Amino acid sequence: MTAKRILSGMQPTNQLHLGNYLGALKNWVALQDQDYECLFCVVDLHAITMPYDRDKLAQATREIAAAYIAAGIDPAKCPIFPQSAVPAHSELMWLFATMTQMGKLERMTQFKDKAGKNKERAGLGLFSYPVLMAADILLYKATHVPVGEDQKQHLELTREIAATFNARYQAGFFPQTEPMILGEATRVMSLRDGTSKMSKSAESDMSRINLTDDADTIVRKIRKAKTDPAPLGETIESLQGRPEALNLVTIYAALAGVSRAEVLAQFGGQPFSVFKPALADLAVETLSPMTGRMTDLLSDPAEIDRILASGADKARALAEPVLRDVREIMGFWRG
Ligand code: AQP
Repeated sequence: MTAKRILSGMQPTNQLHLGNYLGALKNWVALQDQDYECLFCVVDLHAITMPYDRDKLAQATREIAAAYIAAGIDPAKCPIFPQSAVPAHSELMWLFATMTQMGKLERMTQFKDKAGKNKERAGLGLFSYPVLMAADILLYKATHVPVGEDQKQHLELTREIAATFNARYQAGFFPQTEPMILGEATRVMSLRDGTSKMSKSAESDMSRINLTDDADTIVRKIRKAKTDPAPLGETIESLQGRPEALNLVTIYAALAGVSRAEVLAQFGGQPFSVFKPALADLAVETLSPMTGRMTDLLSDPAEIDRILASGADKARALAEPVLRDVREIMGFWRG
């Protein structure tokens, strides 16, 4: 195994948005050129933990793969594969389920958010989502996982499960995976409410910028983004208590690859009527080429299927020996 291995993934639920791009995908692209072996999966088994459309799942999986490639992931270097194409994920999840306390899962904020008020009726799949995520990561003995801030709690559970396995069965077998929460935009907020996360499943499409939005739509969404009447302040501290303003500044910084302080040095004291058009231009400039590449890639689904199948072959070749070792360490019969 190489010294440093990265595994991360996104769910094929709805369209990817600017939060997924700035919080995760953009960082993946940079990391593939550093000293890491990278694997990127499309986590379709996670996607079915909430109601979904079975007729759209396979195509949504291709679309996520196309988004990865359009953003700059090189599939020749980093295998891209559907999680469900590597059955070892599910088997390892079951083994980990025997080492995970329900109390810990009950504390997961994503479960609480998604299950809502009626948690008695939530599915076991949704409840055990973080155990599957631990299996996704540890199946490849990934040392690092680049994610947005919302996934930090799940990563902590992954580390606990690894520690339990190591303590119960074999010291040092699984690594203590490090979360990598990188860049200025670790938590991109909704354009309609600066206190809630930009999310694929939020009802209002105006709350997010989708990676498939055309230039006019991006401009309109930014123009209509909620703000307050005051001009931008000169310092980050001056944006305290102004979550929408802070969010737009953060988005600008992450898109431009500069710090928030640099954005404020340029736009501090300016009204939103000046800042928003500049932000819209930058967003269009960054996202439009990616959207164009996605459309091109999706016009040849057979090629995406080939990439996914080849990625799955490579992933299986890495995963199966790990699972074999786990079975042996746990004492299962071996014919
Ligand atoms: N708003 C966000 N800001 C920064 N990073 C984000 N991520 C998601 N939302 C933001 C990161 O994107 C990666 C993939 O996420 P996912 O596909 O597993 O779905 P999610 O986290 O459940 O994303 P959504 O948009 O919030 O989907 P729904 O609404 O379906 O729950 C992860 O690395 C995540 O941190």
